[in-house]
Formats: sequence, structure tokens, C-alpha cells
Amino acid sequence: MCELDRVRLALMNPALIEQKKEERTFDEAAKPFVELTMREGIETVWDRFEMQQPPCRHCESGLSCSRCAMGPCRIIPPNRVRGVCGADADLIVSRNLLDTLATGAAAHSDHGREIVETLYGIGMGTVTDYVIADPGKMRRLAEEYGLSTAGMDDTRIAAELGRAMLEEYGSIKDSLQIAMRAPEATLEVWEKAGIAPRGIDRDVVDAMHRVHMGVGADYGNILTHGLRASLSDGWGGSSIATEISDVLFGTPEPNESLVNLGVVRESHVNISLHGHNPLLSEMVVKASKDPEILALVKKVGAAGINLVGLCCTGNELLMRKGIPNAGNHFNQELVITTGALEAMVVDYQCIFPSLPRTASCYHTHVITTSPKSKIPGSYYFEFEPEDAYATAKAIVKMAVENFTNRNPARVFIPVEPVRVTTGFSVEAITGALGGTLKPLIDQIASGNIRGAAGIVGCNNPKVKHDYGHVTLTKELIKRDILCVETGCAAIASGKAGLLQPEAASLAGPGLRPVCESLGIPPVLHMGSCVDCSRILHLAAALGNALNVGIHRLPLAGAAPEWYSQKAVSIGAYFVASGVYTVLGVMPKITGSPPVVSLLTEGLKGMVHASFAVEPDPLKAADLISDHIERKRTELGI
Ligand code: BF8
Repeated sequence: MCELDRVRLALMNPALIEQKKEERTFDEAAKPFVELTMREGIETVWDRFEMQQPPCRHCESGLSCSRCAMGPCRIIPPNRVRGVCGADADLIVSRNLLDTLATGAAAHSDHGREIVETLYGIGMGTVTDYVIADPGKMRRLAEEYGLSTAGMDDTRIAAELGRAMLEEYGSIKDSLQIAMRAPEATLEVWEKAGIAPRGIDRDVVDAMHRVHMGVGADYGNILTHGLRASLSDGWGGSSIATEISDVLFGTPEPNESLVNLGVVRESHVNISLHGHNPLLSEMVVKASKDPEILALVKKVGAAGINLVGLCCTGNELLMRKGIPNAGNHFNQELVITTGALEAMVVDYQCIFPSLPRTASCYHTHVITTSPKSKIPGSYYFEFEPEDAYATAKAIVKMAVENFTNRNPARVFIPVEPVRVTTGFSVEAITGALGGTLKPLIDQIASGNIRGAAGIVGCNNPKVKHDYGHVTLTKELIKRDILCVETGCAAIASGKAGLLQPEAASLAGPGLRPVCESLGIPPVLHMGSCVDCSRILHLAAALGNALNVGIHRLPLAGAAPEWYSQKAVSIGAYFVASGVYTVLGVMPKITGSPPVVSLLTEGLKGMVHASFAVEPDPLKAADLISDHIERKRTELGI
């Protein structure tokens, strides 16, 4: 049942709606939908955020602990300065942060595991619905893993490479193969700091062990392990997710598509593909072309099937298949309010648990598919790679049949989509430069390009939707800093028109001609959030070309609107890899000045990089360009 929040609705008047619409989102195409939700009383993330204010200030500063049954405890000086167990503020804050980080690392890496299990299944003959889309890349990876591929067919390589990668998750090995791509100097930094990544699962389990009560009381030691666990994510689980998704579904190449809520088409059966893991969505793409399905589409009177992506599953499809993308994290509820969405198909991560509630205001079916991610109020189709096509076809069929339940009077799509160029894998960037990164290095050395910034992460109601991403990105390209983006940051740039070659006109006098001569945008979309690993691989290739550690390069990272545990892990592996990273939202650490100081200053002594927190994207741009100029001076360029 669609439950309208009548109390809140009563407070809404046209002037207030107008004001809130502008406060809530910077995404022009989202504004009419945000307005609609307020007029009709359809609850959104922004309403729930308001209802949660003010937040508990102890929780906000990381000073609450409910880790064991002696608590819950909160640190409230002067009297309550230790939890029941004796943990002080520094320990409570650091343990909470390690817990958050390990959750994020686990989510990325478990996603990577499911991808590589599918590769292994292909090799073993148990998975038959998928093919190897990029056998050349699979062979290169197999050789990187020390397998001799001469005389081996693709199936055998899939099995051997799959097994070798699955072993990266265990605890027998004590190093990660893809991490060996890092420059020698970066590997030495990790060794010296004791944070060289080991088994992917092992480092997460080690983290969970450390957050148990009574295991450690040294906040620095706890956070140091956080760096190691994050490296196991970035150079391990996320790298595996990226590389094997390329093997199974194709390595992205530049392609054109469309983004924003205007990609929903009134004449078509619309299916949104939301979440992170491309295994199901790739199969839905295939199933949507099945002759039986197409016959059904005709029968229900639709003009066709329109697949649209959301969040990172959407990024995977956009990068490889050019499937239009309806938007980022805060567009997920709004796409339902088009009234023309027959099904919202989800895998896992970043899916609002309340989506079935939103959908109940319309005819939309929310369809869950992962045993790890069941949501009350949704239809559940258990998805396994072994019978992927049949499941995908059943899902598409349900969506098509739902077309007849659509209420034409409620269809509302008053916006036009924006053109984007995406698909910038490391291979595609290198290819566009003529097969080597040297032209990019030359442009950086000459100063036409001052450096590069990786802008990543989410939406968070603490920041106006997309404002942080778009403002920071625009400001950096204006200063001749090339932006490489993933996740919801990249989609924000796409919606703002920054992923078009024409956006070069917004770049500074050095970057602009470089982009124009190559016909590329000044903001390169490198993929989903696990594809932040592509940013690491690009940084590693640049470091190796110059024979320096990543920390010496004129690079920076930013997460202007981050919210998720995964983003904490990404930020930590950027910093641990030597990339100065600016966060737009303060983590829950202010209850411990020593923890704040370690993360913003102390880490420089360990990994030659640190975090900064700056909510104002214009000031964040200053921090990033100052850092890049400092690195240029140190390099003597
Ligand atoms: O993994 S950027 S809101 S969708 S966590 Fe989620 Fe954040 Fe978006 Fe992609 Ni990443």
C-alpha cells in the first residue's frame, strides 16, 4: 500500500516546495520529480533525512559503542570518559572506523568473488550461459598470474585463472598478484609500514577480529590495519571484479549514450537495472532480445523494451554496452515516479530498503535477485550463474506483462536526456593515446595538464544532490586538471554535460586543446565503484613509466558526497597507495582528535599521503590544485 505521509504533506505549500526542490538537488532533470514527490507526499531520502534531525551528537562524532552486551556506551566527558570495558574515545572511534572500512572492503571483494566464481564455473563447465568476451585480456591476466597459456584453450585458462584468483581470497598466500602492478617504491612503502595486502578475506577477517572487545587498545595499530584491509580491496577484490568483468563482458571502449531521468520512454516497457554486479544485468540485456519476449512486447502493445541503468550496475552497462543511465544514488526513487517503470531489478548494494514502499505508489514491481539482498515487499527471483538466462528471461517477462498495469494518467517524463561519452578503461585511454601513456606524461610534464584527480563516490543528503561533484569537477578542469571519475560522481558529471567532448570548452587553456585534439571530454568516466581499481592501475602505470612511487605523482582523490562504507575503503586505499584524498563529508571521527590528526597528518609519515575534509567544493579544489602544484615542484616539472 502506498502510505502517504499526511502530516508532512500538510506542511507543504507551493513556496516551501519550490525552496526545498532547489535545496535538495543540483540535478536539473531531477527537479520536476523532486517537486512531484513533495506535492504527492511520496517519501524520499530527503524527507527521511529531515525526520532524523538532529542526529545524536555522540554517534555523529563516533563516540558511541554498541559492540558488546556490557553496553551500549557513549563517551560524554567529564564523567563518562570510558566505556564499561575501559575503551576510551580514541579506541571507540578507531574501532568504529575499522568496522566501517572492513564492511566496505567486504562488499566490494565479495562482489569480485561472485564474478570470478562465474569465470571458474565457465572453465569447469558448470556455467554455460556466459561466454568469454575478451579472451585476449584473459590470456594477459593468466600470464600475469604466472600461468603458461601456450597450448591452453579458453576454457582451461578460465578454470586455471579462476582458481588462481579465488586463491587470492584465502590465507595461504601472503601477497596479491595484481598489487604487484604497483611501482617498486610503492611496494616498499607498504612493506615498511607493514600494510602490504595479503589474502582478501584474511585481511577483512583480521579487521573483524580486531574490532572485537578486548583485542587491541592502540588506535594507531587499529587504523594501520584498516589501510591494509583497504589495499586488499582496491588491489585485490575490486581489481578482480573489474578485470574479470572485462573478460566476461568486454573491456570498455569509448561509446556514446544518454543519461538522466529522461531516458525513461513512455512508449516502451521500461526496466531499470540497479545495484553493482553486472552478472544479472548482462543477462537481462540478452533476454530482452529473446524472440518470445519480443512477441510478448508486441502483444501488450509496447514499442519495445527500454533498459535503463542506475548506480553502478548502470555504470557497468553504460561503459560496456552504451545502455542509457537514469541516474545515480538519489535518482533511484525518482525513476519510479516517472510512472512508466515496469520493473526495478536489483542485485545488491546502495538499494534503498524502502524502494517497495515507493513502488507501491505506482504499478512498478521491485524485483530482488540475490540471496544476500532480499527486501520485503519485492518479488524474488533467485539468480545463479548456472541458470542465468532462464532467470533473466522470467524477470523480463514479468516486467513486460506489467506494462498493461501502467496508469497512463500518471506517466510523467518532462525532461530530455543528456548525451555522454563513456568507456574509458585504462586500455581505452592508452589506445586513444596511440598505445602508450607517454603523450599523457608529456602533457603533464609540459604543464598543459597540471595533474589528474580521481573524483569518486556517492550522494549524501548532507550535500545538495550532485552539487559537490559537479562544482569540484568544473573547478578542477578549469585549472587544467584532468578528472577521472567513477560511480555516482561520474553520473553526476554526465547529467551536467561534463562527459561530452564539447565540455572541453569549460577546461583551462592547457587541458582544452589536448581534449579537443583527441576528441575526448575533460572528464573521463572510468566505470563503477569497483572500477576505482582502474584509477589505481592508471596511477601505477604512470608511476612505473616514470620509475617513481604513486605518492610522487601530481594526483589527488576526492569523494565530495560519499556516504557508504565502500567509499571509506576506497578513500583509504587511495591514501594508502599514496594519493592525497579530500572528503566532502566528515567521517564519524571528530570525537577523537588523535584519530583526526593521524588521518589528516600522521599518515604522511607512513604512506606519504593523507586525508583532508572540506565540505566546500571550491575550497576542496584549492586544496587539490595546491597539492598537485606541490607534487610538480617536488618532481621538478
Ligand atoms: O558503488 S558511488 S552510492 S552506487 S557506494 Fe553506491 Fe556510492 Fe553510488 Fe556504486 Ni559506490
